[in-house]
Amino acid sequence: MLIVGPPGAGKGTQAKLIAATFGIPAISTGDIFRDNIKNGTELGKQVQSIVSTGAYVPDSLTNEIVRDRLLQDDAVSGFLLDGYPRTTEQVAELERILDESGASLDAVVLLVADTDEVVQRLLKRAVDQGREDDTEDVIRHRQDVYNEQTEPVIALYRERGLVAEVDGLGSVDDVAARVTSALRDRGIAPRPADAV
Ligand code: B4P
Repeated sequence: MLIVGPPGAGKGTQAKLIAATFGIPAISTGDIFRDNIKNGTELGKQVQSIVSTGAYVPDSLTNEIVRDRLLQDDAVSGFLLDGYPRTTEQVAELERILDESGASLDAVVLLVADTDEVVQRLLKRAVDQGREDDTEDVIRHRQDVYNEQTEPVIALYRERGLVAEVDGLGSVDDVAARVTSALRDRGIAPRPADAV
């Protein structure tokens, strides 16, 4: 599965809950980049200035990271990608990876939240966590990049009938209940053995 939506819609928050319910790993490209920046790795040095301005990391780099991650054992029987793919080139790469392993996507959860609400959430996170890309200018830039580059990705998955749209406003628990119900409507429910 994938979880998509504008920055601040609650992807990371819901991804962890969905992953726990289904017993699959939640793989966030944003978290991978931030961990590498924090640990001062070569990759971290390459992407730090990009992430801090709210631009997208080049597809070649992002695709390679995701390909490596999806080959790890814990992703063999399912995964939830959070924040990937965000460009049409990333969609094509994911398709290649899935084809090679004979897998296919079950659903794309789209979290919807209006811009003013997400800006407020991210400004609050700036105070709580001090993330470098949570200043108002950068947040607004991230929204623009999302509208330009990621909206077409969502349109593509919509055409394929994979999108489960969920209202991202309200409490975390309310949104989680909506996600579960939207997935159930598509015939996707955790098996008793899935939950961890
Ligand atoms: P991400 O880490 O994906 O950042 P994000 O879009 O802001 O999502 P995030 O998961 O953090 O926020 P969420 O909506 O959960 O990406 C960061 C950067 O990495 C990108 O700008 C880019 O540079 C790079 N990048 C990542 N993936 C890439 C890719 N595929 N290609 C190229 N570059 C890539 O939550 C936001 C806040 O809202 C949180 O503080 C949360 O506590 C709060 N919140 C959540 N749900 C709420 C609710 N129901 N009510 C109130 N608050 C809530």
